[in-house]
Amino acid sequence: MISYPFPALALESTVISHGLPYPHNLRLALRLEEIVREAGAEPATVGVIAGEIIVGLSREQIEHLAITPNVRKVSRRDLPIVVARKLDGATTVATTAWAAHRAGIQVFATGGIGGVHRISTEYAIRNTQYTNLLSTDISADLPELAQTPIIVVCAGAKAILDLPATLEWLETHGVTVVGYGTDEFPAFYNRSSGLPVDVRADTPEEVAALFRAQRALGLPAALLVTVPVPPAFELPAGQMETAIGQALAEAETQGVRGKALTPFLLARISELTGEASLRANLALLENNAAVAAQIAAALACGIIGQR
Ligand code: PSU
Ligand code: MN
Repeated sequence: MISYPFPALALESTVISHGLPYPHNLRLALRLEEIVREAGAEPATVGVIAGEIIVGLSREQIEHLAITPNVRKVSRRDLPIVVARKLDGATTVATTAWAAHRAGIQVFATGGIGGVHRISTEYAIRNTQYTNLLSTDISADLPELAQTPIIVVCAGAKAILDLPATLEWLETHGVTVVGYGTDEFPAFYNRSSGLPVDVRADTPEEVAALFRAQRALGLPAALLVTVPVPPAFELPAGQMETAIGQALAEAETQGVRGKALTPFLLARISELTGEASLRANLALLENNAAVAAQIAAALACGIIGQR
């Protein structure tokens, strides 16, 4: 794997293959790379092509992942499979962070991270005979954040997830959660969740200082930087709750589980909430890429300054 010049910024590809509809996904992927370049950083979109884990996909490779239906969603446990079988794949937050860190990249921008899924009360009651098996669906993104030292810039997590449980998980596993210009953990389409972050940072330099302190202490975790959706694109919270309730109920009656659950919920939510949620999704992704590029630049300055 190649080592990247500073300041580099990693971008994921599951959001391209599974998180947004075509052609918005392709336009967005190319636009994010442009935003990063305009901010003076080098974009590296991560994905898997014919079994090769690529940090810095070409335009043609990004097009391929955006256009091809049913590209495999590659989380950590899928890595040996796609490599051995020489398959194509879209990397999640977990595998993008893993690959980017191995390539020497210190900052990664995405939309929303995976987390602890909500579990319906009915499901819990029906499955009490399997008490040992009854754990919630927890994204591989979370343990990755606990063990990979990289800055992950996101808009929090979608309220399709259990946000309090997700934050508890991060606390237990030592992941510092930063609110960028906010004291609250953002809920993707909404700027606030009512849940506090661990620390607020208002500038890229403050984020860079937190990351440097974390590295100097030898802590193994990621620094999770959460940026609220730009105010003009925020959706009314009530509208989201209705759509989320319906999507979760449908997932349950259709028996959608495992890796299919998140893409199913994302697709249903965007169908149910229409244009407004798509616009919010695109706006926050662009905003996160811009903020992350500034953080990458601030980190690179620090490194030069220390030499
Ligand atoms: N949340 C979103 N959009 C996304 C995802 C999550 O709002 O596109 C994607 C990310 O790639 C994330 C993955 O890493 O879903 C998490 O999937 P799972 O819950 O199956 O781990
Ligand atoms: Mn899962």
